Amino acid sequence: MRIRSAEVLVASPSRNFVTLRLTTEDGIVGLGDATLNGRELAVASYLRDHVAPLLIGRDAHRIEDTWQFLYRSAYWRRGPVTMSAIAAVDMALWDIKGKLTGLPVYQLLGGASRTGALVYAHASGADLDDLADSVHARIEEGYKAIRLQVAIPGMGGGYGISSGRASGGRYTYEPAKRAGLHVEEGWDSSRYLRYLPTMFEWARAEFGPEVMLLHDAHHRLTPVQAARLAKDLEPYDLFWLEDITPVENQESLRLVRQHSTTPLAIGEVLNSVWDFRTLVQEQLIDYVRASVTHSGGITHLKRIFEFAGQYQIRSGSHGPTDISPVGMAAALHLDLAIHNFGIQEHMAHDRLTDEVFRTGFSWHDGAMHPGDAPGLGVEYDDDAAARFPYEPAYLPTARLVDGTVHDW
Ligand code: EZ4
Ligand code: CO
Repeated sequence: MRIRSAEVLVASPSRNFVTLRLTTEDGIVGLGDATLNGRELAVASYLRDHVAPLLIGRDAHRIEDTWQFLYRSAYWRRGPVTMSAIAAVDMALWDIKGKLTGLPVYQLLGGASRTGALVYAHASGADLDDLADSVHARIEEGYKAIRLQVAIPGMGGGYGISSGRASGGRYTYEPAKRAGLHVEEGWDSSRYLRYLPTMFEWARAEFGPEVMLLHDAHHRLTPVQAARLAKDLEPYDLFWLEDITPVENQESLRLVRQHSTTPLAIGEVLNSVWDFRTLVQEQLIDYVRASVTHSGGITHLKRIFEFAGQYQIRSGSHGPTDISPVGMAAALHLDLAIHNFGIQEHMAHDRLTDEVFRTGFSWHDGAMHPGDAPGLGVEYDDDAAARFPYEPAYLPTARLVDGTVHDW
């Protein structure tokens, strides 16, 4: 079963997505997500100019061999651009294998280990009243787990605050801005550290003990600040505290561990199993945040999760809107199949995105299922996509009060 064509599709139905479409000689189509927020065209070029020519004529059945070939023969290893490109090829080949066998991908991965993947949604607010509205909307939609982000008084914002309802009435948070290349946000760790525990105290009083609550610090604290926050949040029983320090200095988490039992989640900016060695072997985290789209696809993310599973660390796949519905489907198939599943992030896509990507996802009791169509179960509508050409969009920069560039 040879690959006949490899097309790179770029569209912007409310935000940019890069999709790889492989077609076999028999006309079987496989889709893969290659979206890298704010750097989309680098991956599109990597695929179009360097990978597509290598794929034509290859046996579409050989998923592992193709993965190793693309990884090892490039010589230049790892990194988000390379690993997103390999991920797209990997997803598309799993999609094809599913269609050839007539099975949904989770069946090929060993079958379902659970009835659905517990998902968490985002809620945010400009203040506590606004946040309460956002949380109630999520609870009404059926979510059992919710990430809370709130603007910090006196700081004029904070990470993860929605700017309102997008098309279709959904509250969305879209960090990449089309408006300009130089969107800047202020940051003040002292105000944040003082305010956040009072927000969670309020949230537990307001929403009770049952709802699972999460928070993302988005890489902004020093080790000792991170230890203090994790300790201060202990009484509020978080499901996890995410990206509490920049991920490059993994040893800094030892300090956080010594001072707190708040569960930690890290890894959305990492992209290979080797990046997780210290975090996993020293048991410095409780959840692995890698994404199927940026970490070499289903084949490699499964390897990362199995490595983590040896240390009782569970999965927490990254699932913002910058993971396309194709990436989300791939993540859900893996979530269903692996043993050490923890939770799946789910930011509902804008209605315009749903016009381009048709999914068969279903919902039950705060959990999602990718559906039972053969392959990944997602279809791409070229006519709809043609209405939404690529539009440059960039992530913001964070600056401290004195103007210093900080970790966004
Ligand atoms: O800000 O993927 O946990 N989720 C996140 C994301 C990131 C975006 C950046 O493109 O931190 O929403
Ligand atoms: Co995050």
